[in-house]
Amino acid sequence: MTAVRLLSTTVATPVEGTQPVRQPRTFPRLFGSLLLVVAAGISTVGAVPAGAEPAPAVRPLGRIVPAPASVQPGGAPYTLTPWTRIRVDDHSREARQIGTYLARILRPSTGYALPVTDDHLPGGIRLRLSPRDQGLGEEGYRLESTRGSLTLTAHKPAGLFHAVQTLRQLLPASVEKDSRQQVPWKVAGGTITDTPRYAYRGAMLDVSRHFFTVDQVKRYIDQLALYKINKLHLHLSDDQGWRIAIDSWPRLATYGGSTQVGGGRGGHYTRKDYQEILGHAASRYLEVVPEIDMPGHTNAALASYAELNCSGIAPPLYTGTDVGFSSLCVPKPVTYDFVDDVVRELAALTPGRYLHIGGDEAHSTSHADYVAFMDKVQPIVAKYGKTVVGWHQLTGATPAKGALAQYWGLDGTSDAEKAQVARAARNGTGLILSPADRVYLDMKYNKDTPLGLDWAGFVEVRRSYDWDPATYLPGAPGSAVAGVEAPLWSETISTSDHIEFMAFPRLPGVAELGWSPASTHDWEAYKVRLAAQGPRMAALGIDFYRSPQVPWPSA
Ligand code: TNX
Repeated sequence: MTAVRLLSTTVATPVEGTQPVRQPRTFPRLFGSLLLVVAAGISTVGAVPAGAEPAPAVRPLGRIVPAPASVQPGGAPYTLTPWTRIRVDDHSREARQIGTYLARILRPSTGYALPVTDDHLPGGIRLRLSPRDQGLGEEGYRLESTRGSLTLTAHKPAGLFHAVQTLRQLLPASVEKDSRQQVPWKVAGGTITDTPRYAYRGAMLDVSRHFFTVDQVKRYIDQLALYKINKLHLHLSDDQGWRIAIDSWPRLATYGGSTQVGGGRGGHYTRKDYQEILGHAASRYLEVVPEIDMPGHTNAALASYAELNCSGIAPPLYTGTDVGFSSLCVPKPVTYDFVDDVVRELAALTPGRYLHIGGDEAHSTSHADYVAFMDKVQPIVAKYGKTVVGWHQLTGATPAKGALAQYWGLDGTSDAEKAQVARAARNGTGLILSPADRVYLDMKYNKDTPLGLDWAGFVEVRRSYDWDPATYLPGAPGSAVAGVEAPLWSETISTSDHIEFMAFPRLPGVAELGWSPASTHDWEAYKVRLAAQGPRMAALGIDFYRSPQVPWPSA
């Protein structure tokens, strides 16, 4: 599609009638507003090729990822100045914390003082929690940008936090830099009203195959928050490493966590480390979903305690990448003492609702044993007040009431397996969708990608974005879908650079599938919004994959 066709179509479509473009005094502003309508995905028209767009003085309102539910551009932009104050509700500690978080993002690049205050004066950047705005729900927000003030309103603190992420993306990308930049700090005029499509918008990090430090996890959390991801699923145990200290079974971490794929030193989180991760996640409004994978993927535990093995003999630690060779001993009573202790300690440490019990690739466990194991283990999770999450093989047993099944199949998954998951969904099991050939962040982008695996095929950026969670699994009702999650398995991933190269830019697309209304779904519009993330990711030091499918700006 050519730019000419795009722009003329845009001008002729319902844009003028439906979008309150107030006081378009100059052509550039009108032009910018129209572009934004395309970018926000409100128009079904295609994208502006990268080279065709004159650099707007102000970024179009709504050119963000995930696409907002509603964008009404108009009016004069808001401008940050050396005198700007961040005004928060005087009665809310969380609003103040979010204001301080915003100030810390804005101060280095603007060089402005940006004091956070609860004075009642007009103007400035205002963070308001509004009991009356129940329609904004747990995570929604409204952002109103006018010449005189920029107001963020939410019903709950999480909504205010998401509003701050939107504000970041409305400012020039260089706002993310850590040194002073001389650019005008303007936010286009208008109103964004935004609520998420799904309550579960996750990312998983496998800290077992390779261990990642607390600081590495925190860095990823910060990146996830920018795209309004609200769940961090930590894959804390597998054949190659047990990564969380359990006081009642100390060798799990000290011995079972002492190596990793390739034979490196591994590591584990002490209770304090884990609490630091939880605290950081909470400050970014992410809920941590801890996973202890069982009954398979348990070599690290079996190596640490001989009594967990049916043979009574502990196998050696494992540093390869095979799967499916280990199993807890289903008939032994001690297995359930072990599970009870682990779940009890982990549940007590974790404030979130969920506890993930794995359940995938239990190839060394008979079907009868698998079902028996899940029948015993799910009530333990409930006993300690948590909701079960399991990989979708759990639907081959009897999922507990309220459990969520995480679907990781692919186009080639057998119809019988898909039907089993769909049947469970019709019977009340919620679904987290993580189709491997769409959102497994460890899949290579193409044959030349130096990292990652390819068992689910190559997954380019468009492929990871261009599907609909509500209609994805045949026979599963859209209402069963709790949300989406992008797992990052770490057989080949061992540094933050690796994480970032594989996650970006696919992760923002998954985040958009989870957040944005289906009506905004449009690859041609999305790729333009994603392209605008390029300079932002670069400013944040994220070495992302420059997919040829995305019209990245040349500068
Ligand atoms: C499948 S997905 C696995 C993991 C591997 C991953 C590699 C799932 C529940 N199990 O054990 O790490 O593939 O892509």
